[in-house]
Amino acid sequence: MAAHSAFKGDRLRESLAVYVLTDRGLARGRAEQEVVRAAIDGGATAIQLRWKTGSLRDAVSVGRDLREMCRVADVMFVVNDRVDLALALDADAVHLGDEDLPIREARQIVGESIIIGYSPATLVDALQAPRLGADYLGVGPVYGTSTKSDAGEAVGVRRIEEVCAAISIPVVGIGGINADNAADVIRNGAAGVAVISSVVAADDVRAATMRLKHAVEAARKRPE
Ligand code: 3NM
Repeated sequence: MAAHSAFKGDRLRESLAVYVLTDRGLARGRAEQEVVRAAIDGGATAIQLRWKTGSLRDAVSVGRDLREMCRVADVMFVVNDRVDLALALDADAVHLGDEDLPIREARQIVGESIIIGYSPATLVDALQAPRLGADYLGVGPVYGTSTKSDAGEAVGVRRIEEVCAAISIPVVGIGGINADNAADVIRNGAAGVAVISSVVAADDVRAATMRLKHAVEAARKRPE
């Protein structure tokens, strides 16, 4: 286990800027390694291994490759849902939803070594998460998305604004975000944008990541 993630603390907000999640079903037959290589080359600041089907053994095998790519590129490496997998892969962070191990129990297991991200189900849930030990939140779906069937109704950038005004840990927007709407998410207070389809399903993953990064950086420079 890492002594502590290099991304904990001051670097976290910056590392959440362009956050790309893997999805085998949307990758058009490309392996996670190929997609992640291109996303990192395009400027992704965080990569999440999102493993919804397939064995944990295969997740470890793929995850080791992604872990190494992220380490070399100094990109934050996140594992979705599973605390055990995050520890096994020496991830910088684990991202939990409201059906995973609760934040407090996850924190007891990982100690302070690993960043805990959390996707709250409601506004009340979001406001309680920092006290329970979450280091950042994923709030969404900001816009309509067909990538996550149980994501629920779009909450809009208003929800980003509300959550950011009420808590001090960083927030990333997720759900239906692309290079055309990312600026709005950032201008409403998000530290970054988390995406699947606009990058993973793109013809040119590197170019799509570059466009997203440009939009995020431009919005940070010119908040309106
Ligand atoms: N979580 P895309 S929406 C994984 O609202 C996930 O918590 C969501 O995929 C949430 O960028 C979502 O293709 C899917 O819309 C995001």
